[in-house]
Amino acid sequence: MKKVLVLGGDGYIGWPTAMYLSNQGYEVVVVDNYLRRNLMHDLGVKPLFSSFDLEQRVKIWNELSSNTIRTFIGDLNEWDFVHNIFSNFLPDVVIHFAEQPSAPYSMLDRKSASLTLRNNILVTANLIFAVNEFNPDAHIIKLGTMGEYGTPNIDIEEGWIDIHHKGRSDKFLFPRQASSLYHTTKIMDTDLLWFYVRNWNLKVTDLMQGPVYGLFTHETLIDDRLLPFFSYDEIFGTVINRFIIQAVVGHPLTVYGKGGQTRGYINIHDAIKCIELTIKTPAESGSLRIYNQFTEKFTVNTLANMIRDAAVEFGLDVNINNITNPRSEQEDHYYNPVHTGLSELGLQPTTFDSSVIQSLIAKVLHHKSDINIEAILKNITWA
Ligand code: USQ
Repeated sequence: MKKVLVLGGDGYIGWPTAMYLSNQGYEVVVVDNYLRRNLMHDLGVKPLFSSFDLEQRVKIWNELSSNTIRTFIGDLNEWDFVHNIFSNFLPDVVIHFAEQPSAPYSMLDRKSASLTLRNNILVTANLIFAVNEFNPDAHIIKLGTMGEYGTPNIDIEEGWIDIHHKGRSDKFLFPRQASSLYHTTKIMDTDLLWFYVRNWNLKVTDLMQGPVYGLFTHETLIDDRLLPFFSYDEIFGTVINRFIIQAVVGHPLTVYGKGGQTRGYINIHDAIKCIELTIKTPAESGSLRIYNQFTEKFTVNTLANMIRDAAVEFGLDVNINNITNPRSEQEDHYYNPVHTGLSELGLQPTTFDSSVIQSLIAKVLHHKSDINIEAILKNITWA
């Protein structure tokens, strides 16, 4: 059975991925330095369901499950730490979630920008060096983002585009133009990986993921202590999860600007399935394979209306408020990305519908008293 190293195993997607793969019989090792927990603590915000840290959750998992996960706590920017992990555990697959994951955080100030740049790029570089030194045949699965492409006025291909220019043709990475520094570090990651794929024949899959929503996988449903983060603050919360919390506490849904911003979304359950499908059909040596990882496109206005309508079932009277956009982004634009690769590997998409919304509202309602309304809008602008 394959040995899988999950970098960023404490995170919103990293932790449920680790449990899922452990349940499927993979030998799983998780690594984290609690960067996100520490940043949230410094900013005075908390996610719902955060009380158990990675070591505690792994302990609970190892008691409840027949499979065991192992943990390394430390900073992947430190080569000695990375070297120690790979000396103790030689992975067949490395899944790289270990990044500062928030676009708003990266835009706060010089310090947050510098931390995002350093962390995201150096951790990717250390991972590349470790794989090359210890097992160049290992498959690197890197979490990229749809935000690398931005919102161009042409169809977005799955990573690559053929360009015919002055009578000649070649294939290039699709043009990328992100709208935050965080998303820009993801572009830099892709370029770094592509450089070393060409130089060292590495095997890499880059998953361009859209905003993920939800909470439920087979494993997170086993015990509430195993639930992942569910952030709803302005910095770490993503739009669907934020709107669910806002609907429950009676805060008007915070649509930024005109609300015509379109993104490709994916349920956390499907995001993890994509990882498994990618492990099962690895990239070839010397190739950077790219998939666009989302299942459905929505504007922010559509999401707000769907959540308001679904909340009626619980007697919740939800208002929608178009507030000044704190971000620099297009609010009304063309958006048509290809996303056929993962379906061809066998992904069966979960539909974002009223029953999915209601199951999230029902869960959050049980924890309503833990929600801090003050954290929802702190009026942080990207200017
Ligand atoms: N938005 C609102 N109101 C809110 C929060 C967000 O209108 O209260 C809007 C944003 O302005 C944006 C859209 O919703 O147009 C999505 O924002 P988001 O905060 O859900 O997602 P984003 O910051 O783009 O980043 C998230 C993850 C990131 C991942 C990315 C995929 O945090 O790790 O890479 O989604 S994507 O957006 O496709 O680049």
